[in-house]
This record gives sequence, structure tokens and C-alpha cells, in this order.
Amino acid sequence: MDPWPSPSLPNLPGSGPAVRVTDTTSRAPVTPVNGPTARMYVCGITPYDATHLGHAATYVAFDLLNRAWRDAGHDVRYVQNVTDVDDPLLERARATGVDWRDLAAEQTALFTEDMTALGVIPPAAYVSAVESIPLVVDAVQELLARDVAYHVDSGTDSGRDVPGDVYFSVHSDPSFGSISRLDEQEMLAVFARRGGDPDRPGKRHPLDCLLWRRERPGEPSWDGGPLGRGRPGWHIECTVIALEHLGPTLDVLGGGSDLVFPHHEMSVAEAGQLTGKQPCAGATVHSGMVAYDGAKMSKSLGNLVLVSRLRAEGVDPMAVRLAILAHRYRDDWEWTPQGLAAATARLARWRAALSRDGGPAADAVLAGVRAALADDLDAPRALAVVDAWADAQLAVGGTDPAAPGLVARTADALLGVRL
Ligand code: 5CA
Ligand code: ZN
Repeated sequence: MDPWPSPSLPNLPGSGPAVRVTDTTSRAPVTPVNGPTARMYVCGITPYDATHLGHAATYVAFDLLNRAWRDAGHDVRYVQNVTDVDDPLLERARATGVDWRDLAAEQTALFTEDMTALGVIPPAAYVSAVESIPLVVDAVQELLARDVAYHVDSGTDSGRDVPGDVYFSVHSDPSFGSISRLDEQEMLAVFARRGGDPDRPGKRHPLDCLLWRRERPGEPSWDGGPLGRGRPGWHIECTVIALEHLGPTLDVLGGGSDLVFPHHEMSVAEAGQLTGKQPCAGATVHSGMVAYDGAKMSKSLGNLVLVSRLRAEGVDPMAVRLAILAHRYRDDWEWTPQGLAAATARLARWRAALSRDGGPAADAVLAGVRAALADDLDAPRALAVVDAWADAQLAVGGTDPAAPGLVARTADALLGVRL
């Protein structure tokens, strides 16, 4: 698929320090990239009810990492998927009487417009599940051949053998569970809540996850070769897209914290079986959940604030971005009108400070923002650095003619805030 257009990134003098992030798997700060290239896979949207503020916060979080890496001199290879065929999308299409393809296309277009408005750098490869079906079919056959996947409900039709759905034996991976560190009971409960089917008869283990779902009446299906017609399960989609576009190891596997289990646990286990390399990700990095009206903002609850609606109301997307950046990426937080009002006021103050000729020297602003981002993407601290300069500029001013330009370029290149 075509990704959205890239914002232009202003040049900054010098380069930033190595970037540390919190690795969910080790629960520790790590510096995931050592070589010149940084490889990042971030799970993309399932295209309906996009783009709510939770989605936006997650993609802005990884955009900060992308920007900090580029500033540190890395060549960033960034890949994102679109889950354009899956149960919840098909259910929504059915419930609203819309063709699932039209729903996915319309919502993906809305998402790319929102990402453009928010100044998010696009992935180099933006890949949909439907585009990846041949890769899924090959991977599922490989897992069957290795005997870490198996059929459920195979049968015969008019005397012909018909293969059933295909499941992955999650416990074939000895490190299964090491990302989430949940015990079996907790895994079962979360699996059932997040798209899993622990009670399906015929599975070897209740946690085993679907790789290939055989054709059902009224559902879209594709030629699966020896698997028969059907469609991919969820986790294998991200496994094959990441392996195809980033190779057997990535530096960061990212997404919101609701993906830690089962999605990332299962994708990483599948990747390990396909490549023989474990783990496939140097670091797993997760953004916190954005809530609204006291509960996680989610399509299933319907408590959504959409970026496109805010834009239609005339809210400056840079104020939305600043409202997100006022929170540390891995914290859970609540979207509030007060938070947006504070961000709008901050944007106006920064713009007023920049509209003057000259100002207090700004080298420390660049150094301070770089240091804050390198320290586990501490965006609130980075905003405070710019606030301090803006306050000094508005209170007493200064005579460095280059200062306003340097502050504007720092905010643009590192924070993605165009002033
Ligand atoms: N297509 C899958 C990933 S392969 C999916 O989870 N799609 S999604 O549309 O439900 O979510 C897209 C991204 O936004 C995921 O990274 C998810 O973790 C994140 N996300 C969803 N809800 C929230 C929220 N309330 N706060 C923060 N991030 C969220
Ligand atoms: Zn994913």
C-alpha cells in the first residue's frame, strides 16, 4: 500500500545521543540499536473507528523514537501493517451493511490523513494483511512441516479430504510467555478477551492460536494452495510482514500495551519457529493506554475521540500532538478537554515567543530536548525545556538572532511540532 507523504525534516547541528527505551521483555532500559541501521516494526490499525486518540498516541510515541534515531545518525527502516481482514472488521462491515473492502479502504484513507496532519513520519513499507496472504500461506506450510502447527476439524467433502483450520502450538516455543510473564490462568483470561478461542474443541492446547481459517460461507477467502481456501489468523500476519521486510531480527517491535499478550507473545513465538532465531526482537516496546470517560478508549466500548473529528472542529493538529506529548509514552493516561486546552495554550505561547526577532541563546534547548528524548523518550521533559526558553523569551527576550530559528527547527525535527 502507499504510505502517507513524509514531512520534511529540518537539519540540526551535530547529532543526538544513543536512545534508550524501556524493553517490556526485560523490564529494563535498553539501547536497542548498535549498528547504523535501526529496524522497527509497529503494529498498525485494524481499519475501522480510526483514528482515535489512543491510536494517535501510539503512533506519535514511535514517531518520537524514529526522530530521535534519525537525529542520532541511524538509517531507520520502519515497517507497519494494516489489518485489513480480521473478525472485528468483518463484524463491523456486516453490522453496518458496508462492504468490508470499502470500510477498510475508507478508514485507512482517514488514518493516513490523520497521520499526515499529526506530522508522523510514514513507514518505508506499509503492508496490508490482504497483500501478504501468499507469505502467510508459505509460513503456515512451513510451520506444519516443522510439526509446530496442526489441523483442526479436517474432514471429507464428497469423498475428498478437506483440510481444516490450522493452529500454532504456542508451547513449541520454549520462551513462550517471556514477554508478558503472565501465568497460564491469566493468559487464558486475556486470550479469551482479545480475540482468542481457548474453548474451541479439537485444539491441542487452549492457548494455541489460529494461523489459517478455512473458508466459511459469507466470509472472504483466498487460495491457500494445500491449505485450501481461507484467510489468515491475526498474529501470523505481523510475523510474516516483519520477517519479509526487516529480516530475522528487528531492533524494536512496538505497539500499544494491549498487544503484549497475546499478539506480540504469539507473533514472536511464530517468528522464532520460522527462523530458528530467538528472540526475533531486540526490544519490545509498548505505549500506555489512553482512556476517555474513565475507561480505555476502545472501539468495542465506543468511548472514542477521533482525530478527524477534532480536525473538523478546527483544532490545530499540532495542539493534538502537544496534548499527547505532555504524557510519558509508557504511562496510561486520560484524554480530557483540559489537556487539549493546555496544549493549545502552550502552542500559542511557543508561537508568540518565536514571532520575535532574536532571543535567549538556544543551544541548551537543542541539547536538552535531545537528552530528554534519549532518556526513554521523556517528552514531558522535552516540552519543559522549550517552555523554559519561551518563558524567558516572553519575559525578558534576548539578542541571539539565530535562537528562534534553532528552537523552531528543534521542535519540528525532534518533537514533530511545526510552529
Ligand atoms: N491491527 C492490530 C495490530 S496488528 C490492532 O491492534 N489494531 S488497532 O486498530 O486495534 O490498534 C492500533 C494500534 O493502536 C495498536 O498498536 C494498539 O495497541 C494501539 N491502541 C489501541 N487502542 C489504544 C489506546 N486506547 N491507547 C493507546 N494505544 C491504543
Ligand atoms: Zn500486529
